[in-house]
Amino acid sequence: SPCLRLVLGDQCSASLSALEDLDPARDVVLMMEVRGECTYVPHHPQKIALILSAMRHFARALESRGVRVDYIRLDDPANTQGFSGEVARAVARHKPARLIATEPGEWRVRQEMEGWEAALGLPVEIRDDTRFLADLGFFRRWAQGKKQLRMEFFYREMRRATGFLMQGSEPEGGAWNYDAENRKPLPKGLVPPAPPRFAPDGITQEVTALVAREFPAHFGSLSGFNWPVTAAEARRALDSFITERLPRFGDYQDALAEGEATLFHSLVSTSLNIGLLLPREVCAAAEAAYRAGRVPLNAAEGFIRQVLGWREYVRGLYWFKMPGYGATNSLGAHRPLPGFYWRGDSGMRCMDAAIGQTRDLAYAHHIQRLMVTGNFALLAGIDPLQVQEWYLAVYADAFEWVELPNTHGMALHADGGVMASKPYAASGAYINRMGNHCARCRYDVKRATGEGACPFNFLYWDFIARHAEDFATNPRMAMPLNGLRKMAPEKLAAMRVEAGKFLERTSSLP
Ligand code: FAD
Ligand code: DLZ
Ligand code: SF4
Repeated sequence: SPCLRLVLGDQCSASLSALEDLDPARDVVLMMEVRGECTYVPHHPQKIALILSAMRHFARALESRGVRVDYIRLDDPANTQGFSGEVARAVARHKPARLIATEPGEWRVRQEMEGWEAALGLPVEIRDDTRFLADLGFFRRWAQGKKQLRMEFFYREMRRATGFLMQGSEPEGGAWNYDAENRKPLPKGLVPPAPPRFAPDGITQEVTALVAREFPAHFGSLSGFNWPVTAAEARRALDSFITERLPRFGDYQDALAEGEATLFHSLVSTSLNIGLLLPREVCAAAEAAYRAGRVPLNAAEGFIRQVLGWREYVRGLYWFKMPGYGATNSLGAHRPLPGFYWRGDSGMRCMDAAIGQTRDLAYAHHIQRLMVTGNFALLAGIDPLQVQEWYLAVYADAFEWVELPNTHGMALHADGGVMASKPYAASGAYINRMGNHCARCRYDVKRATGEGACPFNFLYWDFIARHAEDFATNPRMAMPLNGLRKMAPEKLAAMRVEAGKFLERTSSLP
């Protein structure tokens, strides 16, 4: 009798462990489009369309290799609309000897999967997800017993273990990290090259129509859909990034610019996270371009660090800390998420640009996520659970294993400093230094009180003052705390009144 092999929506990889040793003459691959996965948070329509289109393309590719695929469509009338129900129906249809799966990316699904053996009365083999560069044991061994889990040190272990950008046992160029060179704003006149277009084929058109019909109330527009949906398209996207944008990726990695949604970023997160690209090939492509003299070291290292360091690190941290990682609230943040996160009408130009492009593209680059929308939520004391749900819903690349540590740990500092040694809190001055939104904002970035004062300014000082005791023993917060002490008491008091009024106003809006 056959083995039933499961492929989930973010597992569209030919090298998936669940497909190893597959016997096409005997086995069946099960893929299921289910409503439950489309609505456990109200995902952006582009994210749903991306996953369903990638799944349909992947199923077709398997079939063209002679593999039998049992593919459940979202609008199949018998669809129970959940993984467990569909697996049970498939077991009844195929009477397999066993079920083989690859561990899912989210704790929630892992829990569900672990109940199947008992519920279905057949052996369920859950294999490691070998698409990552670090297995979970590697992270656990590294993390065990450490008080602080700093990405930078994990990253060095990953460089050593994989050999990326190494010269023997030394880092290429003599340093592990060239970030000091990677903090330039975008100069006037430098126009980032537009990313390649991926015209929707018949499958994608069918899926976008389905998503528009089924999920009309979800935040986000479908018309800007431009995501690679096959491994071949993803490879083309990667290649164009490596030749056209990677050379300047390092320099402008932290920039923010009016009207420039993607700058010199790679846009490979969706393809990596659903398995159209593997992290190894992405890092290898960047290293090869550096070795060929086509990109500078600060760019290649900065990019490889994101994929080999950050991406692997957050995944390890997620599984190391789950369950419960997302439930802490170490800064006691309890305000509701302001409605303008769903509308982009806050009047703060940096915020509305990030939110507006999120609606249009299901994408914002890292500095927008961290230093604009994330920073605002941190300063304003928004409830982490609500912020986490927002990030998980609105980005096409969002899966809990990567979204949660970034939101909960990095942006909101809600984990008490497990991930970051200090909160990424910044006033308007930072946003003004890294970008050009302020020039045309209705608020004045130079003002911290009074008419037209930039909310990031008074919220920043209100935040520092509110948490002065929490941060007192953190040496990395000495500078802002010193600034606080030196500030005229009337000025601080005025800012805090302003912050109180502003937050009251935003919380009471729908
Ligand atoms: P680039 O800037 O070109 O970076 C290259 C690649 O490095 C990315 O594709 C990604 O795979 C990896 N990478 C970079 N930074 C990180 C990081 N901090 N953590 C993990 N991988 C990283 N990334 C997601 O993939 N999914 C998410 O749901 C997600 N949510 C985030 C939420 C917040 C609050 C923050 C601050 C960051 C989040 N990130 C998330 C990380 C990062 O912002 C995105 O990976 C990146 O913006 C994707 O765009 P890109 O492919 O153009 O990235
Ligand atoms: C995100 C998502 C969506 C929107 N739809 C599906 C689906 O219909 N079928 C499926 O197998 N997977 C989907 N996914 C991805 C799953 O949510 C993902 O596999 C889990 O979150 C585990 O990472
Ligand atoms: Fe954002 Fe303040 Fe600048 Fe306006 S002035 S764009 S709110 S930082």
